[in-house]
Amino acid sequence: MTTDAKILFALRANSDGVSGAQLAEQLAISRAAVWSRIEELRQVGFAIEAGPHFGYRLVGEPDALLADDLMARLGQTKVVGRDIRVFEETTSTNDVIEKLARDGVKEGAVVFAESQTKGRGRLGRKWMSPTRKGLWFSVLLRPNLQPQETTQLTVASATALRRAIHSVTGLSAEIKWPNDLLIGGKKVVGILTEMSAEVDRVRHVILGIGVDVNQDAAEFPVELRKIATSLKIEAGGEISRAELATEILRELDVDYVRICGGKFSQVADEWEAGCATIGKKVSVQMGSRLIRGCAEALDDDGALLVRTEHGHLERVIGGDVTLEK
Ligand code: BT5
Repeated sequence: MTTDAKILFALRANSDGVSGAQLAEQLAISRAAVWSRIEELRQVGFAIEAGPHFGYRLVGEPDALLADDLMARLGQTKVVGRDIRVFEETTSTNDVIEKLARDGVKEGAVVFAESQTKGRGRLGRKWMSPTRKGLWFSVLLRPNLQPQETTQLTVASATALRRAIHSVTGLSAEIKWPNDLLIGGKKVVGILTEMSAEVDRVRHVILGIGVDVNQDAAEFPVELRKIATSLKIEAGGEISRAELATEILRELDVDYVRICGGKFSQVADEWEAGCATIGKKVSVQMGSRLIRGCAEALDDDGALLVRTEHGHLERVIGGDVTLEK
């Protein structure tokens, strides 16, 4: 943890205040250095009161994602979030992480952007990423999985996001296979999993995650208003993006550790319980092929098993799923 992260951690742990002397001792720096770090934190938007009786006290937080702040909130994780970077603007966070991956950065690195100029979905589709309204981020993983098993990671992201959203907002999102979370039938999260692999070995996987957090309905482009929503709209109030971001990383870490430990079946059970797709009539567009049938279950690799009208069981590992009424 950086010094700023440690200061924020100590301020949060001592809501009545902590003295400059205590901070200096804990961090093994001078009181003057503490004062100068506190000034820096004020510059980026933290409201920190100072007084002779209570020392320093945190009374307000900026509506911005700051790497030090996210690290301080997150604390220790096994893999996800060991390295967090925040950019004010990028093309796509998946591109930034891809470059870091090629430079040999360790798995667990996370890149957030306050806005993306070329946020993307699957098949070249666009992802709207307005400034400071959502969480637009990517996670680098280097799992010991076969290429066909990486759907497990998309499935795990969905369960982790669902738990995090529920614990921070109280809202229950439904999972739509493979990469969406919906509330009231409208999309609130999209996941774009990209992979670099050899024939039988995954080099790295990038989980690109977009969460609509604090948009008002009018802030969505007209064409999205019927199909997309935000947590603020659904919960009826602003959500702390920093709190949600750290909860998501914590839960992703839990599920990633489960998958690496060969416990995908636990994740799959949880996924099926929260899934809007299982048991429904679906149509799946896979390239030029259209499959119609009933979504029965997930298999061991995270593929969707669809029982067609002719009674065949089809294994779907990609494609666009539409729930039929
Ligand atoms: C997805 O694609 O849902 C994956 C979206 C992943 C976005 C993240 S943000 C961080 C990282 N960096 C990136 O560049 N991407 C990832 P797909 O299933 O293809 O859905 C795309 C469709 O969702 C679009 O064609 C729109 O209809 C709709 N859409 C676009 N922006 C949206 C938004 N902000 N909220 C809800 N729906 C949106």
